[in-house]
Amino acid sequence: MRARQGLVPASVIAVLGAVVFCAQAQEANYDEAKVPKYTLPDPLVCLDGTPVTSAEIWTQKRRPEIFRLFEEHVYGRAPGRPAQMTFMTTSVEKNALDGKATRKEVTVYFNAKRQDPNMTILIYLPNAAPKPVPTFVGLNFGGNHTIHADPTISITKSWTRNRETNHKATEAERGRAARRWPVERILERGYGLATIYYGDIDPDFDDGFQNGVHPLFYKVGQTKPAPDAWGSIGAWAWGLSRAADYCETDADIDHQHLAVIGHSRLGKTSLWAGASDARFALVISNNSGCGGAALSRRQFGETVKRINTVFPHWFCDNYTKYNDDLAAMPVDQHMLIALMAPRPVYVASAEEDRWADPHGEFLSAKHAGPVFELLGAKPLPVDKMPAVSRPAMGTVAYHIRPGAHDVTDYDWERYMDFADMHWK
Ligand code: GTR
Repeated sequence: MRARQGLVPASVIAVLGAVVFCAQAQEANYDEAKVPKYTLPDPLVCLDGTPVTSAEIWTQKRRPEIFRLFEEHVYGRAPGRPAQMTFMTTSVEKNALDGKATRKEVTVYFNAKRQDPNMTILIYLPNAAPKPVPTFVGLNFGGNHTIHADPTISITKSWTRNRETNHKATEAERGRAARRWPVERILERGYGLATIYYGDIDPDFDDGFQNGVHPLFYKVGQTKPAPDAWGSIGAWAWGLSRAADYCETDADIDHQHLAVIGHSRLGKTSLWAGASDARFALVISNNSGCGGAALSRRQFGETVKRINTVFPHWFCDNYTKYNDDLAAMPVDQHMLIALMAPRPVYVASAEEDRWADPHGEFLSAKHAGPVFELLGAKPLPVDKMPAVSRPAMGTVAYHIRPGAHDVTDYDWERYMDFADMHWK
């Protein structure tokens, strides 16, 4: 009755929402036979046709060229380290987690006025491990207080994605994402963890870049980034580099052994952070999909057009030029993986996460191989996509595990095996 009067019950809205969602999902291709024929740009041929036959040509010419192409066409240029940036350690607890860890919180102020926006780095270091300690650095989705039930983690004041709380972080969320952050296990295996709430850097919604760090860098009269300048992913990656700046100042953190890690949109971000900043000595992409590890030209699952439409703030505006013309793109995502070479890089997929195109993620890792080989590093040691739970690890690594789009203990254990393999 109410619906006829114009008041639609919530159950009907939910059903309609599900129908719309399914219709959108149906537009996506999930049939390998319908993947269009495509030609990938060759990472080892320069734009002017010069073949990349030596490490020197790669380092001096082709790598900077590819990096600039990604800046200009995909993620956008970002400013460097702000001259006025300061760090303020706001808490140190030497006996955190029953004495297993030292926990610190460090606020990073991006300008001398110590205003908003600023970001808080939450750090756990194993008390039992010799210092300085190799450390995983990653952004989190819900606020630092969600990654562990530890009651002393401060609650972010930034906008959050939680609609139920009117986008405010609350005490009730404490530890909510702990499943994705096996802190005790990380410490036990001799690693540190530094994590930052991504919304401290730029809230994840399209507001025309009025909040977050972008306005800090506008010239007089400027109201939004230029078409080739950073969107939100660029800003989040920039924030990771600011965390690396801090790590360099902390004598307990081994800043030569920082592993950058991220899931999903934050996996796209960890890849871009790794490409932009060589201080990330190891790079991990967990289920990053379109605009991350997956080859865009395959158009399997999420596409460039769809991602630019649904999330117009993630990439630079130039990226939309390729919505309907992927063949014109001067890069594809295997070249992003190649930008890590010769540093270790791990790409991981989940079997049910077809939206992120596991096969396309594997192929990117695979097709980056020749660059790693040129630099004397090990490409993926398999030719075909491995079966589930059969990780393949060279300098480039890949696994697909059973289950859905997520970060699981299995994923973390493999990333730590990989770090052990390269660092211990
Ligand atoms: C989805 C998006 C993906 C992925 C994911 C996430 O909605 O289509 O590209 O980034 O969100 O970040 O959780």
